Amino acid sequence: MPVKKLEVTQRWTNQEIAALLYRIADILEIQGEIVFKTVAYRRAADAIEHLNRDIRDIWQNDPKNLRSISGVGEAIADKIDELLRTGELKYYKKISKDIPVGIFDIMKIPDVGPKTVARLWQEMKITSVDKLEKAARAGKLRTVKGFGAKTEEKILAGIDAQRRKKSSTRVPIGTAYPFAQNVVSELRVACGDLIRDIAPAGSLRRMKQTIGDLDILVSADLPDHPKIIDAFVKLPQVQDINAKGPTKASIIAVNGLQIDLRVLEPKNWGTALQYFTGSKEHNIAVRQIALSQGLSLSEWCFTTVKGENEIFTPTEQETYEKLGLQWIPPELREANGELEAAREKNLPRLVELSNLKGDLQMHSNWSDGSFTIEQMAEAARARGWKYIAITDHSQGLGIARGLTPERLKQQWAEIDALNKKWKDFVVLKSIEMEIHADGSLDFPDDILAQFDLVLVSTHSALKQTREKITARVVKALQNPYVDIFAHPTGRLIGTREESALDLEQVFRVAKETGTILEIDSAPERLDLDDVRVRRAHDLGIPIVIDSDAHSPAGFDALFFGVAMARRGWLEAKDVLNTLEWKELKRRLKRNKK
Ligand code: DGT
Ligand code: CA
Ligand code: CA
Ligand code: ZN
Repeated sequence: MPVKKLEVTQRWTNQEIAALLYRIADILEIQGEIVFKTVAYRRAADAIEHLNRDIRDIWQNDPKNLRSISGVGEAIADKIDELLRTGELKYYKKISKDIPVGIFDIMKIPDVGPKTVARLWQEMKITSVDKLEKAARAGKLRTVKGFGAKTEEKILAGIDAQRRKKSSTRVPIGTAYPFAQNVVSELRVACGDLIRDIAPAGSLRRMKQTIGDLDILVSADLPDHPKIIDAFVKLPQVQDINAKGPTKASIIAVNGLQIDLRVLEPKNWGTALQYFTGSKEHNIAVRQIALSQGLSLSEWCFTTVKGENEIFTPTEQETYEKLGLQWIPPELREANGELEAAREKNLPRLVELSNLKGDLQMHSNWSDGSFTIEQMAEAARARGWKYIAITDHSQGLGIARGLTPERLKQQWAEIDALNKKWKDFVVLKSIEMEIHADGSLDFPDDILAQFDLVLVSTHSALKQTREKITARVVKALQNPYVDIFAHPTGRLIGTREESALDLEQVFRVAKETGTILEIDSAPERLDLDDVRVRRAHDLGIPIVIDSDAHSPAGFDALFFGVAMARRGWLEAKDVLNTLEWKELKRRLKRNKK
């Protein structure tokens, strides 16, 4: 396989930790544990669910730090610590071992709590929603003391309501990706060495910006297939089981995502992974190519059209090679020229996260970030970077602590002092400067000239007409000290539409003026997106990939920005922050003559 590093730190998100703690509380209540213990878990879960920062930033490898979260005492802190360190929790495994998985589905029915569930289970052996529904319809629940016809009605209505609320919204990759990683690693742990190979496929593997559902493939020996399915539907992430057979299952996870799991034999892996990665359009074209060579291609294998011979390709690499094609990175599989390039052995060498040498957008506690410049810098150094630009917000943005010229002076003194510490690393003086509604800038040129580089962006008046907002941005980009246009469209995935900005015109002006365009990697932004990146690249516009981090954990987001760049066909040479600062500096508009 071509070397491809698409690793992201394994992580339990705040939401997933909270869900696990809620579940522990439920189990304890079902088991009749003393009330204060269940209350403690729920209180901690609630606090973690509503934290405004990544729990890892609080944790910093020391369980004691977690106790600063309200409701988290020593016992729970130690458990979260174990989870963050090892990715699993022995205590949870122990207490959940004997709980039938259907019990948790029952508990999701409105108005059905752990106490009711425990009684249904112990007194009537009811361990699934199906059984519960049958019993209620048959009027059998009222035979249990304390339950009546009213209870039966309520339960049936609840089951109905639950069935109807299947969510159809797409999930941002920033949420779906770490979630899929967790599911994959937990399934691995649960199945031990039964699993030969496991991978997310579908749109997640192609790194699309939003995901409809997760498709996970497992390769294992045939007799082990049902065991893997059984382990899968018991994972703590599972909320509802849609379908379950000997080799596949479809479930709804606690976060609303559907997961389709398919188990197959190692000999089918290469064709199955190819098939289920998609896209559908790419697959149709691949099959056409196969047919033109007298081969029929399915998720199972190739078959000769005449001879009925089955040909297995155990790796995806071999599957493409069989058709005379280069292996195609999943991000490119959208039927947009990748097959022609693969045939001519002319695919791009896509940029990788490890190619980045620095990051040009982040915030410190001088504006709305939560860490000092030094903390951000040390975290960047730990990642092996050579430079970062501190881009706190400027005064004009009505938000928290935008920088005034006076505070800028103080910030620069701090940066100058810090830069004396390191020989191999530099903190650049920068700013995320608001472009006012009329296109004027927050600082005069004599201040702008003193920065190492300047980012501009728009956060206010995003509802302006196409003419107005385009003129506003164009005017800003014509300023000789404006180096980078950050998150150009202003969209927030799922919550705010793009502005009406005429991007074609902006691209033209960026090209003329030498202004750099940004891919903002914040998972809710991913702005520019993949399609725009490719267009900008075709026009020869320089691009940077920034994290827009507000904490060291925020640097992880770059993985998703890099994915947009890859989907836009960018190579390392097309991304300016793969350069050393000395080289990058010369490419800035302000330093060109
Ligand atoms: P999504 O889930 O909407 O984000 O997008 P995908 O691409 O993950 O689509 P999904 O989950 O419906 O199917 C997973 C893959 O399975 C898809 O990328 C390609 C393959 N596939 C599904 N349906 C078809 C089909 O009708 N024809 C072909 N050739 N492939 C299909
Ligand atoms: Ca999918
Ligand atoms: Ca699917
Ligand atoms: Zn911003």
